[in-house]
Amino acid sequence: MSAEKMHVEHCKGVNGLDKVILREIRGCSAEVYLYGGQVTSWKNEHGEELLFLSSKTTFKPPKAIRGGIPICFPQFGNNGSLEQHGFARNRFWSVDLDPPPFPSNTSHRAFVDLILRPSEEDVKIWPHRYECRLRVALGPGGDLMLTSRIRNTNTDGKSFTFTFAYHTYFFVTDISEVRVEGLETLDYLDNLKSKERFTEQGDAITFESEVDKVYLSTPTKIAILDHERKRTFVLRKDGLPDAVVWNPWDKKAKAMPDFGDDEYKHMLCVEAACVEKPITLKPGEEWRGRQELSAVPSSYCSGQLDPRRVFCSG
Ligand code: TA6
Repeated sequence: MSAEKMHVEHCKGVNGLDKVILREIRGCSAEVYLYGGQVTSWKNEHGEELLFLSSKTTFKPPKAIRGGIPICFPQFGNNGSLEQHGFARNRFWSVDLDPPPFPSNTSHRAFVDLILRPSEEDVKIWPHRYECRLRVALGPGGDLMLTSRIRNTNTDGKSFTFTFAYHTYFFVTDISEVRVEGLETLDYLDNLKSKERFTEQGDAITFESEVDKVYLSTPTKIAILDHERKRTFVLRKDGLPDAVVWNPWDKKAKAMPDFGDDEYKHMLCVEAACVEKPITLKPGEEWRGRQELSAVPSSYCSGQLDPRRVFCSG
């Protein structure tokens, strides 16, 4: 296998859908489907899966893939007239063979550039022209970077407004042993209480029932501590001020046909998002959003999400 192919392999996945496998020297890997521009797997150097993918997901368009990192664009949730979470997650993206120069010079070799442009059908649903680019890169240390660039290419002088999220499904050992640090004392909109606004209590967030909250103007770094596995996921984000935290728990899990009844115990969505203040782009303008995920072995160090301490494993 050529060095190039070692890092980036274009192949067929479930149901013959096109996918790209990214690999790094130390054995880390990631998989991205062109359907939805969706990362469906991210593994560390031991081959351990770090993202949740439902055993019930169908990989049958137009149904969205349940798990990994769906892209919510041009609408997050039901905040608007479009279908839930917009339509980017159930469209076929293309490999972008000629992306504009990348803002930051990276030495990464395991990356792929994808692009989504509207079809004539899409323009009837959302009357705008755009280029929605996504770079998925796997760092030498196994970090997973997603960078989105959305450009308004309308020729009729019209601006457009959108909301956005990386709807990341983290794989966790036992949700009742998970803590999220970095969202303490922040305001949030509770989707279980008609989006009413509340303020989070001072401690790290733990889970004992359904949660569906949009945290507003969060720090750029959030930690998800999987105590059982002594693993901490660190989510760093840029251009995405909000963070959504979601677990359907038992009842919602049973109600979702593409989700196993007990699978809520092994997943948590923490989503870098732009929800509260939608983004408006004039023709020719471009927005950039980015998230970087890392998974580090960690010892449980409660209550002190000190950026320097996140890597407190010795
Ligand atoms: O991101 C949280 C959320 O908006 C929840 O309200 C829940 O609906 C979840 O997304 C999953 O949405 P989906 O359309 O994928 O079933």
